[in-house]
Amino acid sequence: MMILHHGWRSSASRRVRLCLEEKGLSYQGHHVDMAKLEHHSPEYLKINPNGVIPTLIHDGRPLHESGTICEYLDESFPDPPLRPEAPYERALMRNWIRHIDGLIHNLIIFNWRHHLQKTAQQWSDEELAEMLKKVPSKERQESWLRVARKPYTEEERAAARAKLVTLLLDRMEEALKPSGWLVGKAYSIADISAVPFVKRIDEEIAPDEMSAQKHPRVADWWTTIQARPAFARANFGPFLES
Ligand SMILES: N[C@@H](CCC(=O)N[C@@H](CS)C(=O)NCC(=O)O)C(=O)O
Repeated sequence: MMILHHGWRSSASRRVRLCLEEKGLSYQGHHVDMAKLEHHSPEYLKINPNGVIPTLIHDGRPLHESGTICEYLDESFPDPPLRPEAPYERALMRNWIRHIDGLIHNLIIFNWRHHLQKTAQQWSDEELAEMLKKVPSKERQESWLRVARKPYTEEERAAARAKLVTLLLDRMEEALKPSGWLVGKAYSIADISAVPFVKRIDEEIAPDEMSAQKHPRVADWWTTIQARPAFARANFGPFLES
């Protein structure tokens, strides 16, 4: 029995939902409402000490970190395989996950202003101070402070957008050259790791960069990914409210 604590719009959660769907695994979803700070409740911190989503519970045991969860799922349920066989390619796959987690995730500073800013801006200074005490990492404390009191400026967003293009799309364009997949000759967790971020770039952050003129291989890859039945089942939905 598997339970996934997740958010519909959370990139890390989307990654795990996609992996579960690619493997055809059934699970019970439990929605965590970040606007209500459910991920900072004492009960949730027991299953995810970092106070972030997602968390997978499998056979009663909790696991955090979306990249680790995807690898764990592939090890536990090997069919269909989502990791390359060769150790070198497997290592490259891990480097993609690491690269995206370390450098790309933080650049998605565009996200919180859509759903969390309204709530966060209404907190009094006392409420904000109380809230910040509960956030386990300094970096996330800063994100909450920014969304509540000092939203990112257009200049900061432009700088993040430019980095997303060079650090994600340009690198993907190069990596996709040999086979059309990020690593080796097949779809893998490296591709799955990138999907939620490419989705955000395509729908809002820099859709013009996804054209066949600018990043032709990424554009083809993205068309192929979106046509996969698991992509529809993972239910990314629109990020922005219409
Ligand atoms: N490296 C973690 C990142 C998880 C993460 O940052 N999740 C975001 C949503 S995508 C979150 O819970 N943010 C809430 C917060 O920082 O307070 C993973 O891949 O699981």
